Amino acid sequence: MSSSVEEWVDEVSRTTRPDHVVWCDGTAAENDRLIDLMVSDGTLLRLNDQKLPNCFLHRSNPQDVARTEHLTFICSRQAEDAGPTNNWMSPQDAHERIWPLFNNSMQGRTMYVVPYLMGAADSPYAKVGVEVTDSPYVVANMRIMTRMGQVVLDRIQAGASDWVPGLHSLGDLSPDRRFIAHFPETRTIWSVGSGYGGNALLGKKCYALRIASTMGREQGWLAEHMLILGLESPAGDVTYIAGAFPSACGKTNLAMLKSPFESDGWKVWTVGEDIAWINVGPDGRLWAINPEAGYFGVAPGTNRKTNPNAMDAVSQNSIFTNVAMTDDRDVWWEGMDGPVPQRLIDWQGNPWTPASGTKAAHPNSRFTTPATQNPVLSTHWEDPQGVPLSAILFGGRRARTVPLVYRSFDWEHGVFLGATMASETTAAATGAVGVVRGDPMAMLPFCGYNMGDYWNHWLEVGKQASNPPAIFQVNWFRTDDQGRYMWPGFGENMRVLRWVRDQVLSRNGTSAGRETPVGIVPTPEAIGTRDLGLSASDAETLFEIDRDDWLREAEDQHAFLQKFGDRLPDAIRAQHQALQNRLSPVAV
Ligand code: GTP
Ligand code: SPV
Ligand code: MN
Repeated sequence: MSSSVEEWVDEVSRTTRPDHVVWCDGTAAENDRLIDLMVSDGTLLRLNDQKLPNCFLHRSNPQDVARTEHLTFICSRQAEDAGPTNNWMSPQDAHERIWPLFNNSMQGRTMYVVPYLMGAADSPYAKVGVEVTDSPYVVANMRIMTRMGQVVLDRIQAGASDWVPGLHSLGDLSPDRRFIAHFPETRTIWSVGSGYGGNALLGKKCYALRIASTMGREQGWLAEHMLILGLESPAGDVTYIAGAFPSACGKTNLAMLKSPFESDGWKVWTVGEDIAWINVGPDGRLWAINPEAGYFGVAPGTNRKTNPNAMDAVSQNSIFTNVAMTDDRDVWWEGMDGPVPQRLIDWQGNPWTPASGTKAAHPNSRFTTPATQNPVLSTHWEDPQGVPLSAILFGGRRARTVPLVYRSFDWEHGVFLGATMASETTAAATGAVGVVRGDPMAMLPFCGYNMGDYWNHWLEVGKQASNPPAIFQVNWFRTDDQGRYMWPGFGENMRVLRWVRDQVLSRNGTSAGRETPVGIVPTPEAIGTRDLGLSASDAETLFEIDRDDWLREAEDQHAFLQKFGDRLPDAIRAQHQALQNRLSPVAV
């Protein structure tokens, strides 16, 4: 990027034609002005100042409530560089089809220039972005989610030339004229027609995952859709664990876990809850930073029992999007503590009663809250070098087949687990919910280049690291025939974290596990299913490896892997063959 921020802002203003241009400094005074503006024009509703000080409700356009993957494009010169799992558009087509949507798109509006940093200011891994947007709601969210303001412009003035420009306009909010386009070769982002979450807060999925993954490939690091947590043991040592779960599959909840064994000294500290940038350290371990400064978390299902730390975090200075509101301007969503209120205003602003037969909060309703309000925030969350990872978890929503947890045999096998993971779709993206799809490393919607090359990059990073983390697969979402979750989840996931730590510290640690064709599965005793009160049959199902289910799974994996043709790394192909061999009954 050779031109200055000023030149770029001039250039986009000539096309978008805003009435005013405001350079954001990130100060509280500026934020207060923006909030007042949004409260006066109805973009935000001020919530009950006693119960939720400095908190606001935003109702988005009902056609704009989640990421839209079918409108998200990787605009590399060659289609093969986007690969079979991304939508591709040539840069030229993007200029012809998308750029015109920015023509006069900010007329009558103010353009905000939002300079932001992904990562802590003193981290060598922090990176700069500048988003211009005509949405003050986006500015207020970016101020929570990133380090934003003058400090970043100073950095650019001091010579940082590799800042990523992101152009965002609400346009007319019509899905027919909505595009989220990424140009990995010029490291540019264009987003038009949506004001929601990952479509519009360009530092998050667009930069910190799609663009950053392409930077990481060139520079030898990984940009991942992962939580990062520190697991403290009674002895006081802390084991760092990262986890890649698809959208709305439990990252935030695991990262903020409230331990049922706190009195024994077992505790979880949050480093990050959505994104990790991972580098190989001089000690041969993988070190992870959280590039974000806030949490954009799923509201439904969050309550004092499932996630008390989140409930505390969102009790002030937070923005709620598409939740329901009570008579006294408190927030409500499905799964909240206590009885269901008899009257609410639903997420679209309409009166609601339990008889309405609809959800009061949108299933993808969210809170935006500063990380610093998390009561279990790790004291190492801003360490410049990050934290050293001992384990990586890959997890998804699977009603069948996948056990509660199992360990891979080695890095290459672990990369294969990530490459072949699948999960049921959720409300975090528009489209059908509950459909099982391949979602490698939870990056299906977020990898900025060919997924086959991405797996190869993972294999390479493993070779660079002499002491890489152990890789596990987890599944909190196994159901019985009635569709009931068999595993209590949330705080009880601590049992799985303890087993993971045990496996990592005892090195070859098969002691509390048994080797199966898919990997090392714990014994029910190692997890303590009996003190948890699980029935023997549930406990058995949670750890079973059903050969027929797994033969079918291996077939589905084969069909998925085939799509990558000659971009599929040999090691992944060989791992798949080895799995099939282990599953096949020995010929007599
Ligand atoms: P994104 O922000 O979209 O990336 O989601 P996420 O991966 O951070 O998921 P989150 O922790 O917000 O959880 C999504 C939904 O799953 C919420 O409704 C949670 O209440 C629910 N959930 C999270 N953990 C568990 C669990 O262990 N068991 C069960 N049954 N549900 C869970
Ligand atoms: C996700 O979908 O993974 C999210 C929400 O974290 S959004 O920011 O909208 O992408
Ligand atoms: Mn996410």
